[in-house]
Amino acid sequence: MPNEKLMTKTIDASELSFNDFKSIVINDYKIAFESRQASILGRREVLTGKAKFGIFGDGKEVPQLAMAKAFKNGDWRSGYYRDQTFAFATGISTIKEFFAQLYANPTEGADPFSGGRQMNCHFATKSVNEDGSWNDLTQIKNCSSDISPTGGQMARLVGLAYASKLFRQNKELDYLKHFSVNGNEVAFGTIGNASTSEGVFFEAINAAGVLQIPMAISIWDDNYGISVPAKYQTTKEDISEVLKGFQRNPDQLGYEIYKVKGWDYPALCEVYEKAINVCREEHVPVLIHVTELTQPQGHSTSGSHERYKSKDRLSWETEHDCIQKMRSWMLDSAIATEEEIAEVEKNAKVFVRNAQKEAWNEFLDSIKPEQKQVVDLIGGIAKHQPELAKIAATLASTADAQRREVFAAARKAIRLSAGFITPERNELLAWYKQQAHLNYNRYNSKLHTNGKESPDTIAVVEPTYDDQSKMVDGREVLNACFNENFARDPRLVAFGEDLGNIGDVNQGFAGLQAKYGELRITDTGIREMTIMGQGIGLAMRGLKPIAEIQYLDYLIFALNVLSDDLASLSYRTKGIQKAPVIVRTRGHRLEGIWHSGSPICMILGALRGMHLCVPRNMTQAAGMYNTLFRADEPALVIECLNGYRLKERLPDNVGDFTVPLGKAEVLEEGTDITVISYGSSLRIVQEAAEELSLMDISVEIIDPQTLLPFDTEQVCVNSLAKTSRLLVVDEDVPGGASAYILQKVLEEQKGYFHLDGQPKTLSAKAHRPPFGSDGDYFSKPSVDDVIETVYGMMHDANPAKYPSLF
Ligand SMILES: Cc1ncc(C[n+]2csc(CCOP(=O)(O)OP(=O)(O)O)c2C)c(N)n1
Ligand SMILES: [Mg+2]
Repeated sequence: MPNEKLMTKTIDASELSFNDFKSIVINDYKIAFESRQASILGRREVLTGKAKFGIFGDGKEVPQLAMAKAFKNGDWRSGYYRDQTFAFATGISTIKEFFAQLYANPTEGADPFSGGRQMNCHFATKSVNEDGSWNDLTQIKNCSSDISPTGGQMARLVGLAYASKLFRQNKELDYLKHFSVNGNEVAFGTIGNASTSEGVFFEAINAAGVLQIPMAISIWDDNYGISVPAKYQTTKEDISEVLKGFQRNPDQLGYEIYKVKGWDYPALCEVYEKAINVCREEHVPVLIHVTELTQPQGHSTSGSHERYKSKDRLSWETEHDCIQKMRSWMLDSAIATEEEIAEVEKNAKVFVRNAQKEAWNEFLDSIKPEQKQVVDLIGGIAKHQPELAKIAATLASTADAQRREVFAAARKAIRLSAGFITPERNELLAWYKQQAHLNYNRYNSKLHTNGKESPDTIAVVEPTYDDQSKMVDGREVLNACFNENFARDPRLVAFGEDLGNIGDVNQGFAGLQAKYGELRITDTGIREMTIMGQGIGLAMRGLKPIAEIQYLDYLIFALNVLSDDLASLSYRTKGIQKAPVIVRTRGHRLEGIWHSGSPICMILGALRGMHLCVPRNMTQAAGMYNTLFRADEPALVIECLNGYRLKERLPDNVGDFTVPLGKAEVLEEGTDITVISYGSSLRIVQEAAEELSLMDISVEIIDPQTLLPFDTEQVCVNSLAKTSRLLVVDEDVPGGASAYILQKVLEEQKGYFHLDGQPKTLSAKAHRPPFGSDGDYFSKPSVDDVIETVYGMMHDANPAKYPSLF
C-alpha cells in the first residue's frame, strides 16, 4: 500500500492556510530531492558494477510533481523511463523498490513492477492477482507496464483513454464497478521530445483527436534524444508549435494544447490542474509541452553528455535545473528558509542511502543461502573427489555472488562428478532439481496469465446440428457467432477499418452495428498500430476488444505494438497485468503480393505470449472465438481469406460451442503418410489426397488448428507411429512455419523415432505470389505440388510400386 504521508497533495489555494501550503510545497521539494538522490546513487551503483545499466529521471522531477497532483485514483499512466518522480509522488514506487529493480532482484515483492525482469524505471501496478482475477482498479493509481521502445507507450495510451469514453457513454457497462466511475478516468501519457518523431506518436495524436477521449499527453522536452538535438528531430524544433493545427476552436473538435517551462513549479501546478480538469470533465484530449528540461547526468549510464553538449548548453542546463529553480523560488517567495531546505536535503540523502542499502542487502541475502548450500554440497562430493574442493572454495570466496555464479558452480560439479555416484552427489542433484522449479518461477514463468480464465479452463462444447441446420456462407457462421456473443456479453467491442458501417470487408459483422450501436461495433481510421493499442488499453481496463487488422499482410504495420507490448505483457509484469485482446484478421492465399500473405514464422517469432489460431474454415474459427471470448488471454485469429463464401453448415449452438486451443484434429485417416497442414492449404491437401488414394496412397491429414499452442495431445506423433512418413504443407516461406512444425513434431514429440524416410516440407516460394491465378499456382503449393511431393516420398520408399514420375 502506498504511504499517503509520502505522496504529493493537491493545492487548493482557496482552502489552504499558508502553513498548509508551505508544508505541501516542502514535501514536494523533498520528493523531488529524494528522487534526484536516487538518480545520483543509482548511477553510482551502475558505474561501480552493482547493476548493469541505469536510466534515470533526473532533470524531470518538478513537472512530475505537478502531474502527480492531478492524477487521481482510477486514472492511468502510459509513459516512459523518466517518470520515477511521478512514481514516488503517487506512491506507485518506493525508493527501495526502485533500487530493487535496478539490481534485478527477482525475489517475490522486491520489484513489484516486473519481478526483477525489466530495466530500472519500468513501472507497473497490480491489476490482477495470481489467479488472474481483477483488482478494483478504481481504487488505485494505475500504471500500465512500461516498455523500452521509445514511443511504444503511445498506442496503448489511446486504448486506456478510449475505455473512459466507452464507460461514460455506454450505460450497459455501468455494472463494471471495479473498472470505472462514469468514465471519469484520465489516461496520462508521457514521452520524450525526441520520441515524438516516431510514427506511432503522430498516429496516436491523430486518433485521440478523432476519438475525443480523455488522453493527457505530457512531452518532457530536454532538447535531446541521446546525443541528437531537436534540430534533427522536430520540424521548427518545437513539437507544440507544429501540432497547433490540432487545437480545438469553437467550431471544431480537437485538442487543448499547453506549453509550460519545466522548472516553473507554480505554473506547472496551475497548467496541470486546468488541463486535466478539461480532459476529465469534457473528454477532450490535452497536450502539455513541458520545455526547458535538462539531463543533469546525461542520457543514461552508457556514456557522458559532455561528448555532445556544448559548454554553453551544459552551463545553461546547470542554471535551469528544475530542482535548483524550485529551491530558489521557495526562498524568494519565503516559503522556506535556507536552513529548512538544508534540513530537508540532509534527511533526504540519508533516507535514500538507507533505502538503497536495504535493497542491495536484501538482494544479496536472497542469494547467500543458495551460495552456502552449494558450497556445502560440493564440499560433500569433494570428500570423494578432492579436485572439486577448488570449485567449492572459489564459490565460497566470491563476495556478492550472483545466482548465475552459484548455479555455474553447481552444474560444473555435476558434470565433473558424472560417473561417481555417491549419496553426496545425489544430494546436489536433488537440490539442483528443486531449484530449477524456483528459477523457472523467477525467470521464465507467466508467459501467459494462466489464471482461472485461461483458455485451457473453458469447457469443451461440441457443435450441434439437426435436420433443419442450414448450409450458409462461411461469413454467416461468423456473423451469427458474433451476434450471439455480443448479446451475451456487453464487454465485447469490435473495431477496425470498415468494420462498423459495412460490417467488415467480408461482412462478418454485417448488420451488427445497427443492432448493437456504434460504441460497440466501430469504424476506425487506417492506423494499425493504434487499433492494436486501442485493444490493449481497453483490455487492460476490463473490456473485451476484438481489434481487427483488415488483412494479415498489414499486421506488419502493427507488429511492433503486438510484439513489444501485448505479447510481452504477462511475462514482463510477471502476471500482474493482462490484456485479453482478440486480434482478428484474414490471410493466406487470395490474390497478389499484399492480399495473400501467410507470414506465419514472422508471427511465431514475434508473438510468443499470444495464442495463434489458424482455423481451416469459419466454423472452426467461430468455435475458437467462443473459447477466446470466455477466456482472458490474448490471441490472433487468422481467418481464411478465400473461405467466406464457401458453404458450411450452421451449428445450432453457434455462439456456444467451443474449439479448445492446442487440439489437433485428424481430418482424414490414412496409413501411408502423415500430412500436417493448416488454414487454406488444408483444402489443397484434401483435394490432393483424393487423387492420391486413386494412386493407392493413403494419406492421414492432420490440422493442428492452433500453432501456439501446438498439438498438446500429441496427435501428430501418434499418427507418425502409424505412417512413419511426414510431410508438412503450408504457404509460408521455405523454412518458415514448416520448420517450426518439424521442431515440434520431430524434436518435442520425438517423432524422429518413427520415421522411415526423410521428413519433408512443401511451402510457398521465397517471394510473395504475383497477381493472378497463375501467379498463385506457380508460387504457392498447388494440388499438383502436393500430389507429386507425396508420390515422390512413396517412390523413395517403394520404387517398384510407385515408379518415378519424371
Ligand atoms: C524504438 C526505439 N528506438 C531507439 C531506442 C534507443 N533510445 C533509447 S532512449 C532514446 C532517446 C529518447 O529521447 P527522448 O524521447 O527525447 O527522451 P529522453 O531520454 O531525452 O527523455 C533512444 C534513441 C529505443 N529505446 N526505442
Ligand atoms: Mg529528450
